Amino acid sequence: MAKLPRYLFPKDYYADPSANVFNGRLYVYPSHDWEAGAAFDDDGGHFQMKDYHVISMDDVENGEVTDHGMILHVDQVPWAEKQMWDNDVIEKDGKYYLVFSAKDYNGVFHLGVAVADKPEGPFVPQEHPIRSSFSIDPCLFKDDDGQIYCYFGGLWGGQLQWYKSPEKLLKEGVDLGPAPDKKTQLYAPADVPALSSSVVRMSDDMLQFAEATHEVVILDKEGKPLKAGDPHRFFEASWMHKYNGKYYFSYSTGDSHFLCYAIGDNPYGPFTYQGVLLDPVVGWTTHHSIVEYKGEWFLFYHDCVPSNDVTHLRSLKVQRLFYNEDGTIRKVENE
Ligand code: FUB
Repeated sequence: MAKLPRYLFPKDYYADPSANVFNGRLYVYPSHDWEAGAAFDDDGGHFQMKDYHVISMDDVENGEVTDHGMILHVDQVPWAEKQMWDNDVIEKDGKYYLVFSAKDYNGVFHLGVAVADKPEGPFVPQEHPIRSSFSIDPCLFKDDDGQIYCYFGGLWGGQLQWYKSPEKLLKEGVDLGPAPDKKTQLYAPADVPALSSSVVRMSDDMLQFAEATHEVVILDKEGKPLKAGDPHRFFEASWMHKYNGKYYFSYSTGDSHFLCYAIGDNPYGPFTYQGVLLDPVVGWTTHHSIVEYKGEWFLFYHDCVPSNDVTHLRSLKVQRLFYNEDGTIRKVENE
């Protein structure tokens, strides 16, 4: 009997797993890493992914993992030029909606939608990105009342930082120190409130945002927003799941390499910071999803152990996740 954690598809490099249960089977929608030969840079220029695959299984611990093949290629997406990064899929009224992040021909990340009749695709992309969308790492969450929310955003490569410019911070009276540039948050004084993920309700047809985006505020135990200098503040890779009526917002801290989580009472938050879910893995990025399947909870994530690479050749992994009686999550063991 195989023991978790387990690598999921050793024949290819997949990352940024979004795990979802459709029709009683577990599907994982990852980014598809490959060796493009692009130089490493701070904006993630080395992540030149060009297509998506979907994998599935019916037994997380022992089951065979099926790769259903390519479900969408950047050449099929009229508005997207390159860098097909993280994505997620949700079912609504018998259709499957894949929301993904990619760069347009101006070098700006947006979110796009592609639609399918089956979880394994093929997915047909919309001609334009979602209006007013920006940044990366979409996570789709359906609440018990059927409303669907999209959480997204990331710094550096995800350009979330452009939406709080140095000019804006200066107007707010923030002393940016000697070297302000586009990585504002990271050059800002440690006590500036951290930039946040965004959340937005999706339109009924799942093709647009239904409202203006909201900031996902993470508070410390004293009710104050986490600060830019806190190694546990948001950076990228939002995920939302619900457990015992509470909303669990989890995320990557990017340059400090943790997966952390916070709990709230509704999809918009605020969320109160709880702790670290997973310590840093091998590789610069860390990214995850949390799902319940056949009565057990799982954390899907990635690391760079099989490729022996530090950045862009990542492999999928899964480990069990356990809750304490008070609803907090036990830190997940990577070994
Ligand atoms: O896969 C490219 C980027 O790396 C993702 O968008 C981030 O979350 C990080 O995993």
